[in-house]
Amino acid sequence: MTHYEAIVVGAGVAGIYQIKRLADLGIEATVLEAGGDLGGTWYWNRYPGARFDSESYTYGYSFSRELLDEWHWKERFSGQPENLRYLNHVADKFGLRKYMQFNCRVDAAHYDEAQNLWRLRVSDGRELTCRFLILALGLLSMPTLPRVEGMESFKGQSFHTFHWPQEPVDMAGKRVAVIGTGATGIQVIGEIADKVGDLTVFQRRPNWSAPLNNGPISDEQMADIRRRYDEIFAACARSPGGFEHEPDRRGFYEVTREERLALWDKLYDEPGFGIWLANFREIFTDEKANAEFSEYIADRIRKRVKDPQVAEKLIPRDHGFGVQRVPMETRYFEAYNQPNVHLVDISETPLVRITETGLRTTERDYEFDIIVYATGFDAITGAFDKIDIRGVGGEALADKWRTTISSYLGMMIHGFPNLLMPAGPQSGSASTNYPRGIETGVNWCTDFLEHVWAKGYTRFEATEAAEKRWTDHVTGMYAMMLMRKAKSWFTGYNSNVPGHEQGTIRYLVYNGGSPKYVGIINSAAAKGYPDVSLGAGGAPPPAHGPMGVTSPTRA
Ligand code: NA7
Repeated sequence: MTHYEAIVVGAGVAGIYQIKRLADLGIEATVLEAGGDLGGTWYWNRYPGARFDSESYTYGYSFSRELLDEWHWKERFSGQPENLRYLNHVADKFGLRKYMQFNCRVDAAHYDEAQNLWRLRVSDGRELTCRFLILALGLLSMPTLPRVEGMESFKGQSFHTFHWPQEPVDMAGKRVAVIGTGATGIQVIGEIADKVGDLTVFQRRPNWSAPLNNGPISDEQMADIRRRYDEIFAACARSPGGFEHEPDRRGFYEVTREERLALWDKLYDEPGFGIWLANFREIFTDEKANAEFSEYIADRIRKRVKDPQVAEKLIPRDHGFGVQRVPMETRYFEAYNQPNVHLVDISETPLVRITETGLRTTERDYEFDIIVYATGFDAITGAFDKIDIRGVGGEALADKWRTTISSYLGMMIHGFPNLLMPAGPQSGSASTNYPRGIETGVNWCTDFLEHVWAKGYTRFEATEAAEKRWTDHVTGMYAMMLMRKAKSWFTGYNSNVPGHEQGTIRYLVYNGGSPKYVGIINSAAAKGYPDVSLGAGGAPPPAHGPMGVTSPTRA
C-alpha cells in the first residue's frame, strides 16, 4: 500500500498549479491523471478550431514573474496546440512531471473513518491512501454522446470532439456531419467548413454567438503586455468574470437608444467576450433589455447570412443573448454562405438513428464519411459522479448530489472530511475566466492545508450549517439572473444524462462575481476558518511503499 500526505486527482490547469504549491511546501504528494499526459482540457480537446475565448495573457498562470516574462503568447486567443505546449512548459520549468502518474484513472475514493484517510482504487489495480484528497477533476471533462441508437454500426470515422484523435484526421474531400452547435460545434464548424468536401450541421437549438476577432500578438505587443501584467491581473481581479472586460456602469435605460447602439457596434468589432461582459448589466437580469440587445445580434446574423431562411434558423428563439454561455465564433455565420455547407434543423426533423453509412432523421437518410459529435459535457458534476466517492458512513457523493448540489464555498463537502476541490461545483471558477478562478481556489486550499499542518490537525470537515448557508447563498443568486431559465450547462441541463434533462435545474455556478467570491473566502481564512471543524483523528498513516516517483517528504 502506498501512502501520500496528499493526492491530487487531475493534471489539468488546476492540478498542475496545485502540485506546484504542494511541492514548494515539501509535501509528499502525487497527481493521478486518467489521460496519457498532462493538460486536461488542452490535452483532450484537439478538434480543429479549439482555442481560448479568454485573452491568452489573462488565461496563463500569474504565479511566476519569470514565467510571465519568458512566455510569448502568439495569438490573442491562443489555439489548443500552443496551449498544450504552454502547460508542458510550465510543468517542465518547475519540475512537476515527476509528481505525476498518467493513465491512472481513479475509480473509487472511500474515506476510512477509523484510520482517517482516503483509500483510492486506481484503474491499474493499485490501492493508494492519502490523508488529504484534492479533486481537480475539471468542470467540463466528462463528454456526453446523444442517446441515439445505432452509433456502433457507423462504418466511417466518428468521435466526440473531446476525443478528437491525436493523429491528424484527413478531412479533405470528405462528407462530414457535425452534431451540436454549442461553443465547441461553433468553433469546429467555422474552422473546417472550407477544408472538407461537404459539411452538414445538425442543429437542435441555435446559440447566440458573436465574433472572437482574434489576431496575432507581435513582439512589441507582447513586450507591452509583459510590462502591464500587474495591471492586467488587477483588472481581472476587479471584474465579475475575471476578465479584462468590465461591465458598462451606465444604466441601460439611462442612455439613449443611439448610445446603446454605439456601444454594441463598438463591442461587436472588439476582440473577445466584451460583447457579453462589457455590456450593460441589465442584459443579464432584465427581460426587456435583454430582448432589445438580442434583436440587435439577430440583425447582425441576418446581415452576415445570405439565405434569409438559414439566417432565421440560426437565430435563437427560446432564450436571450448571454443567458447561456456565449460561444465566440470565427467565420461561423459566413460558413453557411458556402455551397458545400448545409444546415439541418433537427428540432423540425429529429435525429432517429445512426446508420452504417450516416444518419437518419425523420425526413431522410444522410451519408457521411465522418460524424463529429459536438454534443457537450455532463458539466461540473459529471467527473465527480464517475468516481465512486464515499464519505462518512459510506455515503455516496453521487447520492448526496443526485437532486441538489451542496458544498461549502465550492471547495469542501460536509460528510466528506479531508477532501478539497480547488475548482469545484459552486466555486468561483465555473463562472469566471477559469485559470483566474483556479489560482484563487488552489491558493485558498493550500493556505488552508498549511493552517491544518501548522496547528497539527489531521482531520477537517465543513459544518453542515455552513454548507447549507453557502448553498442557499448560491441558489438565491440564481433568482435574479435570467440564466436560471436557460437550458444550458450553467443550470445543469444535459438532455443525454438521465436526471439532468430540462426542468431539473441544479445550482452549480456561483453568480456573485469573482470579487465577491474572493472577499468571502478570504474573510473565512482571516477568521481562522470558523465554519470548518478541525481536529485530530485516525491512526498514524501506513508505511510508505515504493512508488517509482520521487517526491519530497514533508519536513
Ligand atoms: P454545449 O454548449 O453543451 O453544446 C452541446 C450542443 O450539442 C448543443 O447545441 C446541444 O443542443 C447539442 N446536443 C446535445 N445532445 C444532442 C442530441 N442528443 N442531439 C442533437 N444535439 C444535441 O457543449 P459544448 O461542448 O459546445 O460547450 C461546452 C463548454 O466547453 C463551453 O461552454 C465552453 O466553456 C467549453 P441543445 O442545446 O441541447 O438543444
